[in-house]
Amino acid sequence: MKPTLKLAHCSDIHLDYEYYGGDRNLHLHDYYRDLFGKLLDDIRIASPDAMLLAGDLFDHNRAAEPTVNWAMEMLGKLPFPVVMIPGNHDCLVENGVYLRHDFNNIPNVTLLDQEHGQVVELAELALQVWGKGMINHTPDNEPLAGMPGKSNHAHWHIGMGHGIPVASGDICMNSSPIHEAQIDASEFDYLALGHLHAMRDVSTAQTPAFFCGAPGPIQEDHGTWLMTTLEDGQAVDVQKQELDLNR
Ligand SMILES: [Mn+2]
Repeated sequence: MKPTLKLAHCSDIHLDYEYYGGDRNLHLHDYYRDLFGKLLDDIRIASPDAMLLAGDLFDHNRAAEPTVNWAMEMLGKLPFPVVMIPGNHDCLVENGVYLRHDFNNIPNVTLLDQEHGQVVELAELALQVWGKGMINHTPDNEPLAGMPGKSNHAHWHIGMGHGIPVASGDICMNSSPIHEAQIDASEFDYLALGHLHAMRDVSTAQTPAFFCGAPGPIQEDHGTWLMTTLEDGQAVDVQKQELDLNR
């Protein structure tokens, strides 16, 4: 029997977000750092077994060195493992954030940075997480193409992806499509997705799959992340968490 697993699923933090030019950006940099700090405080209180960060931790690949160093320090202080993927805003281009700074040097962090996908195994949690390191955010980039089947039935199998959901039968010209048929064909116990800034359930008959939304505000004064619990023999339990930005 697999041990019960509690996963905090977040994405789209967009550190160093910039609004055109000028002084307002200095305020925004502080604002988004504050947001990430509050998010991590809430997640820490919820004491998950691991955290999944599904892309766009940074708003762009020019993110300032102090911001990147600060983010690495924040992640390194967490008392649980973190598995993360790049997004379209912080994809693996030359001189990009993750090529300038090796997040895999942080002891509790794994950045899945292989173009064709890779699995990290967290044996103590009976957990395997698969994801790809996005290089190009183009229509040819399919975040779920090449996903592996279940290799160890004593482990939880989690997939991660950053892109846009495409319902069966829809024609999609967008970059990084995540097709409903691929979600359904996956053998993952849970698919942790990022890119949409609002929570969305894109589960199919076979696969529980969720976009967690962003911690940053969309229209209201709160952002979202998800607390996902996997218990052997039970349906996956996904609880939407709201991040109070005004506290
Ligand atoms: Mn994105």
